[in-house]
Amino acid sequence: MPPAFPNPPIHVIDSHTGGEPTRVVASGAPDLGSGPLAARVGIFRDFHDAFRRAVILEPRGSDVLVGALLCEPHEPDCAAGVIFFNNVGYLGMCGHGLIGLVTTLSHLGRVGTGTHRIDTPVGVVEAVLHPSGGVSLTNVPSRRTVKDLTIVVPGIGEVRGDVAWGGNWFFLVTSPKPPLDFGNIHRLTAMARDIRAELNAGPHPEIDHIELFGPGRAGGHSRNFVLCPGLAYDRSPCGTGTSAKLACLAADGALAEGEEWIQESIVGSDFRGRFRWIDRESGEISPIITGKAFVTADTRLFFDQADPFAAGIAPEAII
Ligand code: PYC
Repeated sequence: MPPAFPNPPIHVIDSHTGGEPTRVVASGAPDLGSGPLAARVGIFRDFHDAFRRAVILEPRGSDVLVGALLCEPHEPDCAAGVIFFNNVGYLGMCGHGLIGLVTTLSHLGRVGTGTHRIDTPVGVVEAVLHPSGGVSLTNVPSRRTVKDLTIVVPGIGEVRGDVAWGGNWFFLVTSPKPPLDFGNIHRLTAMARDIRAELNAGPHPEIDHIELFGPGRAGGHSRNFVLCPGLAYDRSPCGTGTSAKLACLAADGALAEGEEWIQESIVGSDFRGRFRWIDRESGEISPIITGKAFVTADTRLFFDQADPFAAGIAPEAII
């Protein structure tokens, strides 16, 4: 039986944050109930995954796009709830997506400048919409869990790095440091893919994002290349990845509480990050990430029952 796909038109608002796109589903989504957001992701995954695929995969979307299902919050005093998803599944949090969501809520007239709490599957995130249009988010508590892990990756050799949580799981590579040139994207993608495969087959099946680093080139402290789950790379500096980076810098004593860290992305956009200590003993920090999003489209998605690719182009749809 072909997978079910959405029937009524779906209202979506697209934006990009530092070059990385977000598609907010404002209406037409399946009913996921009113439970905690972590439980609602399970319902989404188990019963409505066809909706995710139809909205995010080609021909309506692409591998790069991150979806943000706007829902009623479960936690009190929140302006909205959100579930992030992409071409291969679901994300705990998404920094660039949260900045895109707040910008979209402002575009819809649902929030104004000031502070707003947003409910996510991994906890409540506080976001400040500035008069400039920029957004600062206080991400979920972040921490480094492993320092200086060494693995041997076929075709690459010895790879060293740290494991950290920033709302998603990251391996932050400290060595080697390949040139982070845009022209090198395919090599960087293959390298990060192989590092992830080695980690996932061995000690760290939970790690789904790989972060490579080089020196800043546009005034930032550092430039990164982030491989997202699947094979797309983040055009933005990755909000959860920058949170993981801040956790490592804090744990190493390389950045002081409140000091600014400018993280550049592979396309040259930047996020400004800083942190507050939650617990110095365990290394837990509260990261604050600032960036800016721009709305690119406010439109409806149609799903024609006669369209052979209405459910999205996935391996099983290819003839
Ligand atoms: O900004 O946290 C982020 C993110 C995760 C995946 C893509 N962007």
